[in-house]
Amino acid sequence: MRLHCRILPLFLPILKPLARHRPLCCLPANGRPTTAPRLFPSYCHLTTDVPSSQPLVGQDTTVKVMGYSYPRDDFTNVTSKILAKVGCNLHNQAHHPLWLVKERIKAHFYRAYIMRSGNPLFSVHDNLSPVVTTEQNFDSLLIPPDHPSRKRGDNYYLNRSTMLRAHTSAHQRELVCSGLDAFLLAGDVYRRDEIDASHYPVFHQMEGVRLFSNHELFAKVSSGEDLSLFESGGHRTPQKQETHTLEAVKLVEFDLKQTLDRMVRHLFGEELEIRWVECYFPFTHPSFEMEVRFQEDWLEVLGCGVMEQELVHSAGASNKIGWAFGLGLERLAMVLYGIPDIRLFWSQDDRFLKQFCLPSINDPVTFQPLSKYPPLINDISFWLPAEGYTENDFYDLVRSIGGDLVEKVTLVDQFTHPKCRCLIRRGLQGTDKINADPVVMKERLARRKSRTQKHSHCYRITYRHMERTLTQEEVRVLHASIEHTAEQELGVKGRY
Ligand SMILES: *[C@@H]1O[C@H](CO)[C@@H](O)[C@H](O)[C@H]1NC(C)=O
Ligand SMILES: CC(=O)N[C@H]1CO[C@H](CO)[C@@H](O)[C@@H]1O
Repeated sequence: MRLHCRILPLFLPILKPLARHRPLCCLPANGRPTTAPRLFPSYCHLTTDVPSSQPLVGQDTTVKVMGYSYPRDDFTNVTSKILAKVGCNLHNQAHHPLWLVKERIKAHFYRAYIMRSGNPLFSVHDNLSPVVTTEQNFDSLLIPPDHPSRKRGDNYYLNRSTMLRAHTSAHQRELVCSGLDAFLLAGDVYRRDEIDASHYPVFHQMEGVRLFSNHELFAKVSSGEDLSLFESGGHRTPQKQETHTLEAVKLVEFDLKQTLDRMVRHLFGEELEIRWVECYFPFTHPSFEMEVRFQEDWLEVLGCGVMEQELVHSAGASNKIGWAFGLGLERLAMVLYGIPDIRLFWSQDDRFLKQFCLPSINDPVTFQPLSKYPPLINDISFWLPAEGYTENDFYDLVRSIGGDLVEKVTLVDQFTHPKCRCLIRRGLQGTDKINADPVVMKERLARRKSRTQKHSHCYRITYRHMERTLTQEEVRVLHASIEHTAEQELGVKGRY
């Protein structure tokens, strides 16, 4: 019986049909795909060129996302640069490397897990809106109200109760609620973050969920009908949750690890070395990370675990037990195809995209770097305001103005006004005491005091265009605009 389901009738129409086979790719003699995919849907305003002069969302009372208006409030912190990425759905653009990885995983699950009816066991959902409620993004996953992951500084909020999803798990409960027992889910996710070759505020995740009834789980075990998924009066241990029996958890854990083992071997090859590391997530227990041996390093590729029963219960599937996993598509694509910089996924350069237009999605590709254009490096130093400044605010501002031309921002130096402290400590001693008249001294001390706690940050911004050489002049304009806007928006005081 499905209890507690609130959303469903609205939600069901957007679910995808079970099996969908894409035509294989196509690189005819002239080098252009024949099924000319519509690369950038209308909501998507990609630009790798000179930035707009209106970096931050204007003073409107609403924020518009994919045709809907959301009233702004004191929590609103999306920027127009970020909103321009909503609807791009790189994971759904035929032949894009993120699409390739997603399709390979999808094809593997479709082929490897088939129901008696002949239909694939796992359904795939890759077109759910990234606009979710904070309830979906956090509460539905049992993330406590005061958990640091809810910070405004780490997320993009449309208003107090609506945000751009920070993980695809935001949809887990709804999909279970809608009656699905086995599904894959892919989508774009948004997090405020630093900027460098491996961090970008928009990235893509894929996750999977599988639920088992008593019968499904124990069917293959002899005398399985005597076994049970649940026990009462149990305790939570490192191996299991209080409500689960150990035998049920061990079978679910085995199925989970075996499923993921097959999946990554399908992607990386049979020879792959794999290891499991125990870890913690609020929405699974026990939880694991899978690491694979890649070019001499152990690389974390995914997180997974046995779903918290409270979550399964609140999704109306109390009589089942399940596993869930989640992985980052960029990370996998970077490793699989040798893509060195996460910003390349947003490139519209033919020289990038063409490399992934393959006759079969399983064909190997090794990315050939586009010729590297030289970077231009500029520093910016300022005094911080007395309070309310965070580094992420500055990164966000740089990203808003500089867009994809900013390759990297690093805090290279920070200091607190050096002289003030020791002068204050010295107080009225020394030469001052002897020479100065008391009124002058009092003023001087007050002035010094007001200078204490003055902190300064110096950031180094590396500008680089992926497709051409930047001119000093265009970077100068950009840099000046960052300086100016930082003073206006963040209350810093330039030291230039
Ligand atoms: C946020 O926007 C949504 C959609 O317009 C609205 O339903 C909701 O009430 C808003 N939340 C707050 C706290 O204003
Ligand atoms: C554009 C905008 O309002 N950004 C805000 C996002 O949230 C952080 C953290 O509170 C603020 O400092 C930013 O100003």
